[in-house]
Amino acid sequence: MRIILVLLFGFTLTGCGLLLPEFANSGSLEDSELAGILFINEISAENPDTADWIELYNSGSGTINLSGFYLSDTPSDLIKWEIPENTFLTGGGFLVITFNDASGTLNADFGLSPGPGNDGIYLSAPRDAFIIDSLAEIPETGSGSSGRSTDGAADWIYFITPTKGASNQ
Ligand SMILES: [Ca+2]
Ligand SMILES: [Ca+2]
Repeated sequence: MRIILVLLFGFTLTGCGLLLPEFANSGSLEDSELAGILFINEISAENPDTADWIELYNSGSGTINLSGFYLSDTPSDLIKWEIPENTFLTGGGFLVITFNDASGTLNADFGLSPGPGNDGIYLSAPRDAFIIDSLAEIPETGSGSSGRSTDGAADWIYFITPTKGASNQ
């Protein structure tokens, strides 16, 4: 009887292990896989109308747990600001992070300087600070924004009207 219970217990644990991917988040994806799914999708810095902000986009179907990820404006210090606990990005969803904006709900405590030779923007994973997505230079956009031509696309274009927290168009 004891052997059967042990066997059953072992089977149950195995079952749980198999079930875990059903509740997938970043913990079950390799950083390199996340790099093709999670994007810096749009950015606006030194915008006269609003605080600096970036928009993240999850092109996958599962929710990504962003807690413990990092944002920085320089590759020499990738862990400048840690994304707080309980920050989730649903599949197909967008998340806006502001900079130096005390009223922002999700706000990084450093500023972004656009233009050649100034800041970049770097999104890194927890554990090994693997760079998930980055821009070496932040475009000067005034009251517009710079973003991927369509959500997650490789090419970046200028938008006269930003789509902060919504699909790029
Ligand atoms: Ca800066
Ligand atoms: Ca957008």
